[in-house]
Amino acid sequence: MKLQIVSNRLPIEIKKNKDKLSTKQTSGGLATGLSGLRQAYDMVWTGWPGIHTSIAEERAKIEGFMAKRNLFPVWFSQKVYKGFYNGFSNKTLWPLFHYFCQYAQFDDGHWQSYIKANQAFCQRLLENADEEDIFWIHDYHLMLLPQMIREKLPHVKIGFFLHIPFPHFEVFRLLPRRKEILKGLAGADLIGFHTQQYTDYFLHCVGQMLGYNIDGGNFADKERTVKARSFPMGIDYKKFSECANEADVIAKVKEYQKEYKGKKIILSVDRLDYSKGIIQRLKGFDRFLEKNPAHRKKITLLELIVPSRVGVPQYQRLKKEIDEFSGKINGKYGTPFWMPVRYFYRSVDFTILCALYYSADIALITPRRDGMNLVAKEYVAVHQNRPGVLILSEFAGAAQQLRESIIVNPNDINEIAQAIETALNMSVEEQEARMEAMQAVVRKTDVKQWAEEFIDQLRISAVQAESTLHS
Ligand code: GDG
Repeated sequence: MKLQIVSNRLPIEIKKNKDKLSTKQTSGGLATGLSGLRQAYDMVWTGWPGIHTSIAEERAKIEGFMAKRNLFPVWFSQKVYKGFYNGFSNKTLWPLFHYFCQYAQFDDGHWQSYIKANQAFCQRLLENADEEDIFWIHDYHLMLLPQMIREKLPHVKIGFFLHIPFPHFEVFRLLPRRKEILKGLAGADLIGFHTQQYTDYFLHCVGQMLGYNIDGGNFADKERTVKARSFPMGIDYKKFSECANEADVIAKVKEYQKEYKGKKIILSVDRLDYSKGIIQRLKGFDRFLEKNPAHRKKITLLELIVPSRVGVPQYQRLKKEIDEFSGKINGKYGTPFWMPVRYFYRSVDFTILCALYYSADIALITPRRDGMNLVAKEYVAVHQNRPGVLILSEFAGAAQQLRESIIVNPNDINEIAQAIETALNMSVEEQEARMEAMQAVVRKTDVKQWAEEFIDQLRISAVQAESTLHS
């Protein structure tokens, strides 16, 4: 019996530079969560290796490298991958599921590629699967896959987890292929979401669009019981809570303390994406500076923006807008000795990320929609015995758990400005009390607990589904 993990990308990616192949570890949240399960299960992972190649020798080399690590690459033509990934996944599902309906494109060619790509995943999985296996499929790229696997292997255990929000019925119903998506998901035994609200929205859609009776969090697909539940994803709490004791992190923190002496640091960390509310946040900071002249020169907003989907024109436009707005604030309020906004468009290593989290007096996290938002949890975990205030959007899944943050509506720039003021005036005692309460939550629901809980529930659901089938 194997635990088969399936995600769009493998945790190791292959890069090619002038005919030379190299490897790169992709961000590790999910991989860390799964590491605990490695001891209990024979785990294999299937996904795209990050490269297109039709050269047989190259493929064989990559397959060999991956196989040693229990990783199984799925190969696509560039055309199919583009329609599947850039197209249906990121131009249809991503905007729609984040309530940016006006950005959602419906292109039948993209949909066909989405089907083909899900089929390619299915085929690859079947090469290496048996009826005893447990499948755990991740995210919006692979929503047809549960049903595809179910048709070929009717008795396997299949779990699916959605990392982004599941939208309200009125938004989901805009999708031309909505029924196919729901039927695809219904092939799973257990479907997981970050919050109860997303779970309820999904169940409501299943009831309305597939006509199934919803009983608690369950419904029956033919004779099989399908369960939908919330599993708020966590972080590697130990790693983040202990990072401020590491010598290289301490050294960096000292550098920042020297550089920002006498100033408060507000930090935000995001992938470049319209869902992250970066412009609204800059506007909120601008309003704060306008209303609080006394704080000028005493506060800096550090914006770490990680490049994402760089080839997509919409993301290039957003980048330009952020460049311009940051420049506008600096032009309006900056002095030769003070820049209100310091903005970095790149990713940083773990040491710098931790030093930034630790040094920040305030974390300003204002997505307009976000499935969970792990950055908020990481900031909290790093702030051991160190005051700090988390300002968090009510539209991040994390806001359901981090109740002691200052919750804001990211569309209300006055509220963002007011929240910065409140954070700056908060007593150290209150900051510490709130931080400790949030740390207790983040510690208890860390990423390993999340992964184990999901797999435990999947095993129970699958056993129950089977007994329903045989009764
Ligand atoms: C999706 C959903 C959901 C960021 N910059 C650097 C860096 N990071 C790391 C952070 C964090 C991760 O990337 C970002 O995670 P988020 O949860 O904030 O956001 P998405 O990438 O949009 O993730 C989201 C998540 O899936 C999990 O289900 O929470 O809602 O959209 O871990 O630390 N890491 C390093 N350098 C950087 O510059 N080392």
